Amino acid sequence: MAPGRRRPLLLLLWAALCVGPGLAVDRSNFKTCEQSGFCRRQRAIPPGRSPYRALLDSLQLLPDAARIQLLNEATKVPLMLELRGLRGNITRIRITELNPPRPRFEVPDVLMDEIPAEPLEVLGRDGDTLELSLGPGGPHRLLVTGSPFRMDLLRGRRLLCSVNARGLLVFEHQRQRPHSLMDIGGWVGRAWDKISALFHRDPPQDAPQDPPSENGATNEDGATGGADEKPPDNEEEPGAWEETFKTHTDSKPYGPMSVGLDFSLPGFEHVYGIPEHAESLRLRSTQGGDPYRLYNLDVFQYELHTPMALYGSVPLLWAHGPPGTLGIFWLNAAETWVDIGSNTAGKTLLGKLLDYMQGGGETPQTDVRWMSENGVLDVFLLLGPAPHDVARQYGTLTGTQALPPLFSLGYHQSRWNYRDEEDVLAVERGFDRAAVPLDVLWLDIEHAHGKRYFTWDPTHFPHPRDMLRRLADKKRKMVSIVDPHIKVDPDYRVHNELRARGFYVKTKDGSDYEGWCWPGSTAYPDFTNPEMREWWASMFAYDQYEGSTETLFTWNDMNEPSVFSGPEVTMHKDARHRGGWEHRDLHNLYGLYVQMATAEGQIRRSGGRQRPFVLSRAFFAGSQRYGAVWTGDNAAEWGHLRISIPMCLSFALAALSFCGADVGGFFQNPDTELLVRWYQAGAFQPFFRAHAHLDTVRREPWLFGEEVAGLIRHAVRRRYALLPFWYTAFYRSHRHALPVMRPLWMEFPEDTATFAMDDQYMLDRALLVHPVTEQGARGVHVYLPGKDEVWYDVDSHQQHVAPQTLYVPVTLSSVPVFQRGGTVVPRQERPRRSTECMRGDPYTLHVALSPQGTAEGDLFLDDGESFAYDTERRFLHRRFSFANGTLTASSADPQGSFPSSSWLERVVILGAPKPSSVLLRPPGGPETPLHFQLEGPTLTLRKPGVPIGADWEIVLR
Ligand code: NBV
Repeated sequence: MAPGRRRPLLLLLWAALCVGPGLAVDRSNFKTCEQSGFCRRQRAIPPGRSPYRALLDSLQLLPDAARIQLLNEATKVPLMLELRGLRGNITRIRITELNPPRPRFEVPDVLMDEIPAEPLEVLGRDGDTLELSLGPGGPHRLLVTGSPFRMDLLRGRRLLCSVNARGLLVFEHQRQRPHSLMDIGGWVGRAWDKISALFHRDPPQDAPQDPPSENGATNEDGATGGADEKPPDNEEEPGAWEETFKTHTDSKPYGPMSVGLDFSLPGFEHVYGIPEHAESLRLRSTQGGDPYRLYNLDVFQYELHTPMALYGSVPLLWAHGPPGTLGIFWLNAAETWVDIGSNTAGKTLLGKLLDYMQGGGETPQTDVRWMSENGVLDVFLLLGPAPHDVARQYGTLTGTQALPPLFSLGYHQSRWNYRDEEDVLAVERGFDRAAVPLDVLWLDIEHAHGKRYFTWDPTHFPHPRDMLRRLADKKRKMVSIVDPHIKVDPDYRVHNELRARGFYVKTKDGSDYEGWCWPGSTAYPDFTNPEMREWWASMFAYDQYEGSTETLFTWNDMNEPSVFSGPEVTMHKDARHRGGWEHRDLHNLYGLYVQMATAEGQIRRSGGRQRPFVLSRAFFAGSQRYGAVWTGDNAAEWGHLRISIPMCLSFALAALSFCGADVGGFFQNPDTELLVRWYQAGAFQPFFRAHAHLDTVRREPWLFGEEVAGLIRHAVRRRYALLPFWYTAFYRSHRHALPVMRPLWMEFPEDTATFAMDDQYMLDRALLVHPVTEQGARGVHVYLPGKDEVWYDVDSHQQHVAPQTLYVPVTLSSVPVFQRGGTVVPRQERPRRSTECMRGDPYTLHVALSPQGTAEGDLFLDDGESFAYDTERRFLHRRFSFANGTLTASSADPQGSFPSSSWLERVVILGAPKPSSVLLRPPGGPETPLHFQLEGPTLTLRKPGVPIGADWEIVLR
């Protein structure tokens, strides 16, 4: 059927969904574990004796690994276990088929460079248990037990983690299709050979060679594939060789290939991470419900507190508790489910207390079970011991947050859609009139000509360059959307080129895979293909993307990928990518590649000079290297405002520091109270963008009267005043892998009261934020953590000792924020139109003293846009420390230099006794007295006037 004929229907369907009353996800569109063949199969296996045996005598000690064969006693299929102790307390466990008839997918492009492995040593053998050291002289040892196979990882004498202790290791080896299904199987095999011949190119980097055909495959020794000799199991298992969900049938030419493994974590009661779920920060036990699902999906009108999958996936789970902090990184890009069990789940506090008093309670323990549809088993245990260590270990493996261009930390105004160029410019003027700072205006899908990305609607956006120039004159930028679904249209150059170059994802039969999405009939570029990514990147050149300029940046939406006509609104699992890999092998990676190629395009268009800004909806482990992410289509409801905090915190634990939620809520219309509260909360989240659905009423800040405009102005200005602090925190995240937004327990790992908290959080190590997220709130209870610590209310400067729960009365203008005693927060306090207008503005330092009268903090600054901070070390990293009544400014990194004209305008010291005099010792100059003022708890030093890049001292006498 011609695309034009089906489109109205499609739009009608979506319109009906979009405006329908009340918000509720249509769960029937998405699989439960029971409906997902491998999840059902694996979950049906109860814990018990593992059928696997480790053949300890097969141990091979290589310079960087130990190898041991595993044998499934039931099927006699051999596997290979590979153990590595990586530098920095990381243990890697890989399990693969020993003689695979066809290579299995191994995730490429996620891990950074090979991390050096420490040689493993055999420390001894006690009967059926082998003891290995994980790195020479280190505290970690691994006990490998032969039968049943299990592993126990110890730090000193403490058991940290057991692997396969519940016997849930599953490795569905490749096998021949049962005879009853053979005819179809043979046909699929032959068809596959033809398809591979049609579009196989080079195999993926780091990945095995093209998969051979399934029948009569040969193994490395040239012998017939192992599968031939093995008795096929699961023969009758429905869904093993073909699976139907709703109207979609997934042909599974390679049969069941899932993998799974269990981990027991004694002493741990709290686990976190594995975004993306609309869930509390602390993960719940999944006993009696579905496991958490990791499968990038476009979930329309998602609900809160469900384990359902959302747009992105990072298979990294954190455990934190008295034994320390531990991470489990499960490197697999196929559909994955995670079960969490706990022996304390369901116990009331009283029950736990009774256990404790009777001294007989079991040690709390969390059990985690991972199940993936395909691939190999490749797990990294990040052994901490502290939260910051786990963050760094994960950063070493997958990279750190890209340093955002400074403008992108400002405020973004978006809606689906700004109508035309006049509308854009009127909105922009509105911000000036309302005196609300603004850095970026966004254009959604309607700006492109018939949703043909890289083009502009000729009627509504006839002069994009002029529009961009007018924004740039006001020191503002623009973001346009570029989605990965490409309109199938012979008059569309982008489509023609992709088709001609063979760059589209293919169906299992070898033709271009087509589906339905916004533009009608669409095809999907194969972003897993590096040549395709090169081409995509080249499309961002100014002469390719006509009308674009250096102030136009990009938004990648729908990159799960979303396919309206596909199973679960995504791509068919048996679609084919370069190298013959099935979509099922790498589904969760697709979105990462889209953002990677787009970011690369922006870098290239600037000749490698400028840092990119790309927002992506889908993500995977490693996406932090390419830009920002957001929590997708939320709703204008209080619950959605509340959940934005734990969602961004769990993104942050997965190294995705640059996270935000649509301010105001995407669906529905917020009332003014919710809108104001959302601005206030959003101003304290890393990515700060208001966005709204096409059918919502306009909600630019000035549309609700001066009171609301004033409250929003105040919230946005607070954000801008703190930009030096945000930027420095991002630099730290980029350099040292520490998240910008942090759960309290990352900073207070011993304070058990913080372990389940997710209505308040830390920014970097200095600010504690507790946004107001309850309707009609008159006050909030803020927990101030720590021992021998003090906190200062950033508005009243009042000091509070910790630990305590403080009742903070609030009005509509309050956002409870506290600065930790012992920190220094840099600010730029002159209200400006945009970040670019703040360049060269003077700084104010807020010095909050610890009970010992000390404080430490820093400031990073550079040009805010280029890579020169890295390539030419053009930056300033200043350190400020206060001790013995003296505030000292020095260089935190003498290798950097940057010509900044900024100077120090003010120093605000909280918690200092009244001095009799204050002296400034500027660089090389004479000591001069400084004017100071003590008002209540606040000591203000005016106009030190020293350059921000200089070394100086201020002495309180
Ligand atoms: O491009 C339109 C929207 C966009 O505004 C939103 O932010 C994305 O998450 N997009 C989804 C597609 C349609 C959603 C109903």
